[in-house]
Amino acid sequence: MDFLKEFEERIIEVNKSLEKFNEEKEAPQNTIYKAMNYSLHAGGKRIRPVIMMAAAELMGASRESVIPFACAIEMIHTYSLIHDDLPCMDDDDLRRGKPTNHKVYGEAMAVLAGDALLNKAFEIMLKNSQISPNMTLAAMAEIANAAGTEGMIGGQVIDIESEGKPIDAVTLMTLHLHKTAALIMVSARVGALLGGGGREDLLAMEEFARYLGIAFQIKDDILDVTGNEEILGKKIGADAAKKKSTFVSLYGIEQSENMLSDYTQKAIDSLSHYGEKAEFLIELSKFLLSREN
Ligand code: GRG
Repeated sequence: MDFLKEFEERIIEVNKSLEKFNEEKEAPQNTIYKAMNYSLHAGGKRIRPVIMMAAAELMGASRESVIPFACAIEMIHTYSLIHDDLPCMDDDDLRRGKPTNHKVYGEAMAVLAGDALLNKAFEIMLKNSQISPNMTLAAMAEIANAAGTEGMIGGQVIDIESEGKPIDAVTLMTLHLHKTAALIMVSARVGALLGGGGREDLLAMEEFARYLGIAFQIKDDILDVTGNEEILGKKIGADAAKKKSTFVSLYGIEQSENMLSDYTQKAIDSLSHYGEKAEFLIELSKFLLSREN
């Protein structure tokens, strides 16, 4: 399989649909569309929508069938990055190699762009789903839960309250299972659900994405220390500057690298039941292991 070609094809599909779902309109409030699209099309890797499509395909469904849900998850992810970059949160000036949303549109508009992306995510799932109403509602409930207080927002709360103080390994894991892994896990679960998978498939996809989500975060922490600023598109050393506990601050680089390999292998192992059909997700896991941004 030419993994990069397959990955690129899916990214192009997601990008086209994102454009369609958030067309700029001539209207008095058209700045909001510009602010939303600025971050939405700033060069994100699209791994969450691609995982959702791949999970659906693994169940034998078409990737097109999950497009509104895949775009919704990318909109929710983008909203979280816009809000995370605000001065009241991480206060970052650069994201994906470009000035952060509030640096271009101002703080008030950046708050609204994040809010609007979250609303738009639910609107596009409701208006564009080609899947039965029951399944659509089940998928939306999972996504709402993963993005909310039991998932990403919950993780962000732990993160904010942990800043400046040492945290133990269990708290660090809890934080990232919520903040980072929750959206990755729900992408895989919803792909399987909408693709027609059964309970065992949903559990397998969840296990795969839990390991992958933690590996993803470990890599993020390593890149914050050893990454190349130009490739990364943001300043390195931000975690240490903010006195954040990370996998690297807790375990050191070498052990973090070992943990990254272990978690990636565990993710791959949890796909063994699917044999060759899981090749794309296996290759994606390896790609994320060696990513540079
Ligand atoms: C503000 C509610 C709220 C939540 C913020 C996700 C998050 C919670 C903050 C982002 C901070 C951060 C760097 C988390 C580490 C893992 C992560 C989500 C990295 C960014 O995801 P990528 O690499 O980003 O998939 P791209 O730019 O490729 O889309």
